[in-house]
Amino acid sequence: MAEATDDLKALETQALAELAGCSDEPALRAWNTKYFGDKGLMKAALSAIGKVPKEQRASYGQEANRVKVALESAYSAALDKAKEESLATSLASDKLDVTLPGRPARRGRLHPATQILRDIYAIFADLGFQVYRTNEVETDELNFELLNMPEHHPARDMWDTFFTTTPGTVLRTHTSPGQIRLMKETAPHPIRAILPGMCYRNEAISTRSEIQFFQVEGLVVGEGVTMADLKGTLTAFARRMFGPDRQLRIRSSYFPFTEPSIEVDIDWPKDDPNRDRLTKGTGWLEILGAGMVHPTVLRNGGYDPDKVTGFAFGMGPQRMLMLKHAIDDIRLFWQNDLRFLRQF
Ligand code: FA5
Repeated sequence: MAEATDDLKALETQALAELAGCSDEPALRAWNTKYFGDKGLMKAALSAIGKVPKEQRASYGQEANRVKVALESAYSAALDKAKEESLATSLASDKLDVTLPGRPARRGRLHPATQILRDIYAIFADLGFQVYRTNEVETDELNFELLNMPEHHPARDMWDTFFTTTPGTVLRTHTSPGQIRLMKETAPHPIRAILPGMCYRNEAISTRSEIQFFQVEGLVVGEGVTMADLKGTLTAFARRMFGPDRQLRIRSSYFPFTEPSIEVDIDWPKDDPNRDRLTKGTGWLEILGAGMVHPTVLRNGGYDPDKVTGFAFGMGPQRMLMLKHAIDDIRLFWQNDLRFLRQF
C-alpha cells in the first residue's frame, strides 16, 4: 500500500514542479495534456487502481482523487494568472494616446483635364448650350464622309487616323462626327450644344500634341445664325476662360465641313520664358478651329440649308490649360505625375 500511494505523491510533486516552470498559456496547456489528456499521466494513475492489491484500493483511490483535485485546482489558478498577465502586457503595449493630433486624411481632387472641362461646361451652360455625348469609336462615314470628305479626299490627311480591326471603323480623330449624330437626332429643330470627348490621332507626340486628347465641339443650327454669332460666342467664351486682358486672334482657315472656316489663337503670357518655344516664336497658340457649317453637312444631318444656317467649333481643352497656367508640355497631362497633378 505504502508503495502505491508513494507513486501518487511523486507524481504530484513532479507535476507541481513542472507547472511552476510554465511561463505562459501554451506551456500550461501542454502541461494539462501531459497530465490530463487521454493518455495523460494522471489518467493512467487513476486507472491503475485495478492493479493495486484489493486491501489497498480504498486508500489508493482516495489519494488519487486528492492528487487529481489538487493538480486541477493548481492548473486552473496558474491559467487564470497567465491570462491576466498576457492581458496586462497587451494593454501596456497597445495603449492609445488620445491627446495625439490626428493624421489629416489625404483628399482626392479632380484631374486638371476634368477641371477645365467643367469650367467649359459652366461657361457654355450660361450661354444656353446643352451637353451631348457621342461615340469614341466611329464609322468612317461619320468621321469623314458625311463631313464632306469622301473616300480619297485629300483633306483626310489633316487627321492622322487610328483604324480599328473592324473595316470602316476608326477611333474618332475629332468630335465633329458628333455633329451629324446630333443633327440627325434633332432635325428640323434648332440646336445649341457642346459635344465633349476624347479624340485619337496617329501623330508624332510633341510638347503641344498628344495622340490622345480632349476636344469640345460646339454646334449651333437655326434660322439666321451668322458668322457674327460665332465670333460673339467665341469671344464671350475666351473672355471668361482667360480673363479680359488676354488677346484673341481669328485667322481664316480651311475645314471641309465649314465654309468659311477660321482658327482662333490666344496670346501666350508675355512674361513667360517658354513663350517663344511653345508658340514657335509667334506669341500665339491655336486653341480651336471653327466656321459656318457647310451646306452639304447640314443636308447630311437632315436640315434644309436654304432654311437654316449654323456654326460649329472644335476646341482643345488641354491646349487651353497650357495657356492658362503656362504649362510647357502637353504630355504632363497623362503621365500621372503627382507633383504635377497636385498643383491644381
Ligand atoms: C478639328 O479637329 C476640327 N474638327 C475642328 C472644327 C470643328 C473645325 C468644327 C470647324 C468646325 P483641329 O485638328 O485643328 O480641327 O483640332 C482642333 C483643336 O483640337 C486644336 O485647335 C487643338 O486645340 C486641339 N488639338 C488638335 N490636335 C491635338 C493634339 N494632337 N493634341 C492636343 N490637342 C490637339
